[in-house]
Amino acid sequence: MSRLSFLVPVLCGASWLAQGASAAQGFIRGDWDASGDLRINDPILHFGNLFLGERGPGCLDAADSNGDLRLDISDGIYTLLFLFAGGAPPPPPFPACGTEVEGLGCERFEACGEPCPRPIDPEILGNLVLHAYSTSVRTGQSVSFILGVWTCCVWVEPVEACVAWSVSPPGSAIVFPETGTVRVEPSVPHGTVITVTADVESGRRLLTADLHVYTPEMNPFVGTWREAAQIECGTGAEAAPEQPIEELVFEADGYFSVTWTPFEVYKDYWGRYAYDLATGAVSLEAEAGNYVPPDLLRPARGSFALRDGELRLLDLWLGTPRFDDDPPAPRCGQVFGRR
Ligand SMILES: [Ca+2]
Ligand SMILES: [Ca+2]
Repeated sequence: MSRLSFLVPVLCGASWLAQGASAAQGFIRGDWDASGDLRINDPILHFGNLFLGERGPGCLDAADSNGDLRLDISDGIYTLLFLFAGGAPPPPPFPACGTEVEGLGCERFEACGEPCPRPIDPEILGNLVLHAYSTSVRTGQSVSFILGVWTCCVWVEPVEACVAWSVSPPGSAIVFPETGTVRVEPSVPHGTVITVTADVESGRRLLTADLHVYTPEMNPFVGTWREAAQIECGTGAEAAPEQPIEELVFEADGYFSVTWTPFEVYKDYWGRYAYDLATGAVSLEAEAGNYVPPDLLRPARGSFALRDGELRLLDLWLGTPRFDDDPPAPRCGQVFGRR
């Protein structure tokens, strides 16, 4: 799963300047007539051009079936051997659309769409990320993705690009390419993982991200909570925390995080959680963090109660925050409200 929000990126100080000058037209090698697939008419058209002076291909790279940067009889033979005699397939891009950096040239290739007007600089391309603030999404609701690069060092700067979006399983969501918004279909069941793919410039980069679909009935934890009170051991009395947990985040993929003082992408600690709706049992197991409290039980096990937008964690303690002086004694429960 993506843990982007928990990482401090290291791409500081990079500058993103030069953009390439030439367009990158996607094509399929061997597909002489740009129909989208290889058939016998592709080598026939190639021979017609070579030996009878008939029209030439719209995309020279596509006609170069064997990828040797020459157009000759061997290209037609190569395609025929592949189609009818078990010969090797054409070198990439095949069978899907892709681009060639140092090829013979490709002016147009209808089956792979329009060329990208401004190909992305290779350095930027290599640093692209597909980022969403949260990977948890309710059925029928939307998540917005940003395609871009981390900047110093806490947000993703969008990069304009030719992108073909797709989702898996097919039909599980609709993608709005203009905004990068992905809307999950209402019929998609709780627990489904949808993989979103952004194909940048016909295969130059493939970026994927998983969305975890949930319903509040099946997972009432998902979201961001703020600590409102602490429950004293023995008496059960509630008192306001000296230093509340400002962000207790539950994601639908089974991860949680705890942060007393949120700052940019900083988190105190994180790990996995599990719950049982029937028994009210809950456990949180810290896996790593910037500050894992020394008094934290791993896992921390207890029970929970949810009502009126309030989450009560009982017989469970998420740890004592950093204190300059003597820290207060651990308590026996914590109450959270939604942020
Ligand atoms: Ca064809
Ligand atoms: Ca060739």
